[in-house]
Amino acid sequence: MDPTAEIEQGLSAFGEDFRAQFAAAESELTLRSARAELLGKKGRLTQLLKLMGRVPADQRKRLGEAVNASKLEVEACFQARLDELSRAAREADLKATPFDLSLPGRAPARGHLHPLTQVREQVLDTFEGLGFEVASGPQVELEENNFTKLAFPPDHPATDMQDTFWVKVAGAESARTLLRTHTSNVQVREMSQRQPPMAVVSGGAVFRRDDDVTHSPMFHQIEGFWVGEGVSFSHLKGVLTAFLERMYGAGVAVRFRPSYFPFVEPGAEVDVACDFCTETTCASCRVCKGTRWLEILGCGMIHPEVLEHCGIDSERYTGFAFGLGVERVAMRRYGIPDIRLLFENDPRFLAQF
Ligand code: FA5
Repeated sequence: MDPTAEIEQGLSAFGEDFRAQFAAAESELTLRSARAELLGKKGRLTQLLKLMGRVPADQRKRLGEAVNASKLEVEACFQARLDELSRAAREADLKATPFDLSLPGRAPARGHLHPLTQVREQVLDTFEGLGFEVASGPQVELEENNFTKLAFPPDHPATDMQDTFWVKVAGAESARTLLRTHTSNVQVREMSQRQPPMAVVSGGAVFRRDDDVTHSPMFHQIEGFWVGEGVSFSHLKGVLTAFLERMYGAGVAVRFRPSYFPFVEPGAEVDVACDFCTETTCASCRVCKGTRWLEILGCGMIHPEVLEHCGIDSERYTGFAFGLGVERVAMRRYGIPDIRLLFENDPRFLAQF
């Protein structure tokens, strides 16, 4: 048959039946299969469209428009029924599971600062209250500020003791660079920039190759120092004891134990009594390792050589310095038996603070 006539007959036979078919469809599935009968690959309208290629050019525009108009009608009718069906489904759903609009909403859980941040702020606040000002320093540091000016000679075993992460900085190969092993670099930086009197605290991340229940390769320290005329070891003891009593309560057992750091003379480490064990369980305590003490910080009177390296007259001025481990302070303050818990970020652990 002549394709023009075939299309014309097909269109007039097409009629309006599809409207009734769509209206009768009670589910999305039947609606879609009714649509496929018209517009699917083998659908009636699709078959008519296929004939268009054989229609003479002068008839093509008129017939094309007629077929497309039918197609648009079918699509609009299909979409309207689809909307009706989904509205009805939603209404049925709401009726089946009625809900109480007056119920209060679920409040999103409120977060809070990480326990280490809380402890760092508590420590810095305490020292600010004692008259110290807060400074900061870089984590990627020159060997000079981390070791040399602090009187560690090159290749001194003490630099091994801290087991350093060295860093290659492109374009600056001549200056040896590292991830700072302690916050004492801030001491050097501040003392090189200004003259006494000065009392400064500074907190931040430091890095060493350490890893066990009381040691982490990345941990946090707070450094503090006071330089002025007549500053003595008794000032050091007074300030640190006041600090530890604020952290752990008046009367907490504290001991100053002589120790060596190349940048102080004399030097000490300060321990607080371990409260993770008792006299009887002490031998197997993983935190104090049977000593009944937990080391919190290192301290001492700043070595005159360090003052001179930083341009401060060591005949006129003296000073003390200390560096404490924030994780250790937090462990003892909150009874955390393993330092690694502080870095795993398990919400069940963090929710306890
Ligand atoms: C120092 O880092 C010295 N810079 C401290 C200092 C400053 C001494 C000023 C004198 C004057 P030390 O290596 O002991 O010292 O570390 C200080 C504290 O950091 C320790 O008492 C401990 O509380 C903590 N600490 C050390 N290593 C780790 C580690 N790997 N993980 C967690 N805490 C650590």
